[in-house]
Amino acid sequence: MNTEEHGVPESTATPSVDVLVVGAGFAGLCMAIKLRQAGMDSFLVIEKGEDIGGTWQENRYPGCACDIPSHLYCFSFDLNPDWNRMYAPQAEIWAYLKSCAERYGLMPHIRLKTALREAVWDEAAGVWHVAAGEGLRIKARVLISAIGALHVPRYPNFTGAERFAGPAFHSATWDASADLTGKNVAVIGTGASAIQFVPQIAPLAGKLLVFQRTPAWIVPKPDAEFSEKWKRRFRRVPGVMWGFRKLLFWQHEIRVLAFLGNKRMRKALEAIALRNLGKWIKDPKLREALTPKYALGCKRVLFSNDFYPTMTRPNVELVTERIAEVRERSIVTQDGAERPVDVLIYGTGFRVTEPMIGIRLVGRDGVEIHEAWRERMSAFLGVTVSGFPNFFILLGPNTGLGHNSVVLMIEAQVRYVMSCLKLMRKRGQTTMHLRRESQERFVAQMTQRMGRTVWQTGGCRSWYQDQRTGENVTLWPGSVVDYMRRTRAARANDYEA
Ligand code: N01
Repeated sequence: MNTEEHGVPESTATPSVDVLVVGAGFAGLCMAIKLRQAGMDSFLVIEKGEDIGGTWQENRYPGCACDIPSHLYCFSFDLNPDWNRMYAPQAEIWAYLKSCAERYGLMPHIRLKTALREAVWDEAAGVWHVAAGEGLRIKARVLISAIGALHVPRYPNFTGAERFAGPAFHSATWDASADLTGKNVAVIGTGASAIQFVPQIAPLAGKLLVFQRTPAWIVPKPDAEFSEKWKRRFRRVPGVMWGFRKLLFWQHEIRVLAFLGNKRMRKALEAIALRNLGKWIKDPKLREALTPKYALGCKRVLFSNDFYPTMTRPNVELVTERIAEVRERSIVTQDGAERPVDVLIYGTGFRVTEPMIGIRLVGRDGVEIHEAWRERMSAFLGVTVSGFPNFFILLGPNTGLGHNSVVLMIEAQVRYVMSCLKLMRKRGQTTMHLRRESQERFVAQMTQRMGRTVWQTGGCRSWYQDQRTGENVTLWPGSVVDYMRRTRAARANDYEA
């Protein structure tokens, strides 16, 4: 195949690496660490951002924190006794990732401000021809996408939004220079991000309008600081830290039952959430407006101790009427009411089910990934795609979680990729290609398993679902233990000999 036909000029002078990893967030860094530990030093990590850290580098809105306990939201091979809180804030997680990059000697392998633009598979040479950033061209035998799913902001297309005269920004691109003091601030959305920053900005704003389309299930967050005594204990007796992590793991893992169809457990969690709502919201009208009308878990369950109290502040108004129009200095809702707005903040999430936005990935026979995924985005175990040899995805389709730490899934996937690389070496192959039947079998199983889950039957629309078919193509419909078992090692039968 002539790669020039597909846009990437061929050149013998093009530098090459064995493995190219795209993205330096949790997934990309984990992959890089494991490559280094295996002595496979011919790799490069390219990162579109100006620093490493992925979502924890990008999201810097006030109150940004993890809703999974820190001791579970870190690498199993690099536990951190020094977490300051049960649920670490963004800055601490970002610092942890940067310290990992230093500790494992990754920085010389990382090239920042270099976004992947195009990768074209060259069947004859068995390499990917890659174009990235401002003019980087590189050949890679193996291409690993660690770009994640939650990074391209989603903006609603409200009539007139472009005419808005004041500062307008998304939670993921927070404008720290925008002064909110005494201003009329409008927040669109009440998802995981908004419920974290709304309580932070409410005391600053003159008037805070929170536009809610669908209320979320919100349960209390058992947050607390770790005392020096506990940190010392974790440091001196690693077994204590391990034990604590295990406890957290099983506490979270068991919750999957509520999502997979166990009504009793779901009802128990709903009761906790409703009690939490009732505790803070005494006004029956406001309580009704904040009460979800779908089954818990259908959308991501949220954790917060301060969102409901914030909604009772005199300067905060929950607006449930749909937005009809955005004007230069106001928002008009469908009932005709017009509210003055100085600053507009979008907490409207990400384009999760539109994969690889802005990237052209051409596999075998010139087939582009968006074409291959025309009907459904899919990958075997969320990692490999038939038609795209030597290409691996971390946090790919059907591998997200709603109940446990996604870092566990990342580690399982990285282990799987490493086993693929070892299998190639063992077979003396330079190319690894997934059999179409393996992918089809996996997808059929995902669809069948999904049918019984709360994500399909819970009576909501969520970002987990493909907007066209309503199928959940984002989450793993099972336990983490099950996923770990299935990804322990690549099976030769799934790949062409
Ligand atoms: O985004 P979301 P997010 N008009 O998609 C609303 C992760 N995360 O950035 O529900 C009006 O959850 C939308 O309403 P509806 C986590 O995985 C993790 O908050 O679609 N409203 C919803 O309320 C999370 O799930 C942490 O009806 C509109 C909101 O905008 C994911 O990121 C912290 C609208 C979007 O909520 C995304 O969270 C933060 C419209 N046209 C985030 N369009 C951790 O702690 C959308 N909305 C690990």
